[in-house]
Amino acid sequence: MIDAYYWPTPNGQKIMMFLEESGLAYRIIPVDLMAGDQHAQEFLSISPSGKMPAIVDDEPAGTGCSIAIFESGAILLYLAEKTGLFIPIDVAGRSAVVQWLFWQVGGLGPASGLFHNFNTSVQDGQVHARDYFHQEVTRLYGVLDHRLEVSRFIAVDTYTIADMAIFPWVTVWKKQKQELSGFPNLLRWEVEVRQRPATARTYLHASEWPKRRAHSSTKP
Ligand SMILES: N[C@@H](CCC(=O)N[C@@H](CS)C(=O)NCC(=O)O)C(=O)O
Repeated sequence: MIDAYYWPTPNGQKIMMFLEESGLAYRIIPVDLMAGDQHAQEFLSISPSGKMPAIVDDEPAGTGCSIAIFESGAILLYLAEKTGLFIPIDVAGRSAVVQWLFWQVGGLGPASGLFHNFNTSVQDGQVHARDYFHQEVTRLYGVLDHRLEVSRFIAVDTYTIADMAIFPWVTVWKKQKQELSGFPNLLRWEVEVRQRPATARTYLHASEWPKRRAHSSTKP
């Protein structure tokens, strides 16, 4: 069983997308970011940086002890390696997935998060920061659009954890003050990933979140 420490934000959705795709048994442990659950000692022993998502796997391969993992990219890689799903076995394909995964956690995620932050609470002197991160997100969407001109999915021609890492930051394009019609290949990909049943379940679950958060849920 996987315990998924979760709140419905883009970084949280990445992990839900994998769990829904894979059919792994999981249980959601809500981390209420508004209530400050991320600062609780118990959570910090799982995720020392005080950020969600995190997971605990009580059935890891090769050891009897449970294992805790933080950082969304590390979690996706762990789950892919555990199941053998959504990561190619050939060296080139695997390396492509890892490259785009690092690109997301080191580039698209922080730039998008910072743009959102400065755009929703811009104060005197921060206009430059807001405009800088908007321009950077536009540039990164352009990188994705260019890549998707030659590849059906981001890293390789099949759906991988790189797509799961990137999708939650693209599907919020309106909040990012972007226009997907200006990125036709990215738009084509966003529609295809959004229509996957596991993606639809993830976002339906998130849309119903206020009703569900009172208690953790177990699946299947
Ligand atoms: N690099 C981390 C970022 C995680 C992150 O920023 N999580 C946010 C929610 S999307 C969070 O927990 N924020 C709580 C806080 O900053 O207090 C990852 O990819 O997992």
